[in-house]
Amino acid sequence: MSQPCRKIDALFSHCSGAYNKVCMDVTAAEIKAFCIGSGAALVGIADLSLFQTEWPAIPGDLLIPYSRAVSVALRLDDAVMDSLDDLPTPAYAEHYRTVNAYLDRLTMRIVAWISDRGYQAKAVPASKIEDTENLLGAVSHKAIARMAGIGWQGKSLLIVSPEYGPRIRLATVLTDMPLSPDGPMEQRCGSCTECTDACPAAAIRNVLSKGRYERREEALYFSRCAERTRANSQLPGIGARICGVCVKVCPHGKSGPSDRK
Ligand code: B12
Ligand code: SF4
Ligand code: SF4
Repeated sequence: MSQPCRKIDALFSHCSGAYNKVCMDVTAAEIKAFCIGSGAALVGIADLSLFQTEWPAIPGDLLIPYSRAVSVALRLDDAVMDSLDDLPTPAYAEHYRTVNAYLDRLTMRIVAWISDRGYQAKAVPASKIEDTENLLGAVSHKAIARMAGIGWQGKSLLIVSPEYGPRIRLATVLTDMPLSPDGPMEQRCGSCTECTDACPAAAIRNVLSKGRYERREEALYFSRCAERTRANSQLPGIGARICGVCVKVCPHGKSGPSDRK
């Protein structure tokens, strides 16, 4: 009978069984290569120290064991996004679910990769709403992605990457692995008003922020977007709080590779 593959035993065979206390030196480049090889379109590392003091997580002690976050992005399908109108389509709802499931598998693999190297890691679900009254996730993937240099936070409050614009979905792995962090990039919205003009709920205020918005209400008439996405979730074949118009219309990422590095 064949033996199961015990990668971890092979890695730490010199440690006489004490491998859970021995941590390997891993560079940010190595973990990024693993993420890209596992299907991520973009990956960056965020320093969590600012979040420890300035940002509520759910539960409140979630971030305490961790110093870094790995932010990963999957790219959305242009054909699905380009076919969106003022209302979401069943194809977009299906794509939303598929990408979320892929993200959760990807972060599970990253957690295993980190644990195999002797560090702690925890995946934050792609799209779970932990506080349904205030509409909050466990941590904000957008805030982490911004600090990890994935993109800037646009006037739509979405993370806009130079490569794919806001046509990305995000997830986060929290870790104590001492990886060199990336940093935020300058916003490139300029005088663009595409998302403000197109929003079917007139929810985007067209306010530019040089650093970060202190509250989401600075960028959005938040309740308008919340109500619009709630109403959309009741439509036949949708079943999720989605809309996607501000994702579709952003000129960044819209016209193929011209903006890509
Ligand atoms: C709840 C939720 C909603 C709610 C509330 C949205 C909101 N703006 O908060 C509703 C249902 C309305 C919604 C709508 C949408 N959502 Co939504 N949603 C979430 C969810 C689950 C939690 C968001 C959250 O907790 N927000 C809390 C607020 C306060 O944080 P924030 O929006 O990031 O904004 C603050 C921080 O970023 C902070 N910040 C920025 N930089 C820094 C740096 C530091 C150091 C600190 C401390 C803070 C900080 O500044 C902002 C203002 O305070 C996330 C998944 C997740 N766990 O993050 C997806 C998520 C934000 N949604 C997403 C998307 C795409 C959408 C929609 C387009 C719907 C759709 N899929 O078709 C719309 C877009 C609405 C909009 N223009 O923002 C994507 C965004 C992807 C991207 N490219 O940015 C996410 C990340 C899901 C994912 N896995 O990719 N969503
Ligand atoms: S998700 Fe729709 S309603 Fe909300 S801000 Fe974007 S375009 Fe407007
Ligand atoms: S549509 Fe224009 S203003 Fe809105 S996020 Fe994209 S670049 Fe910024």
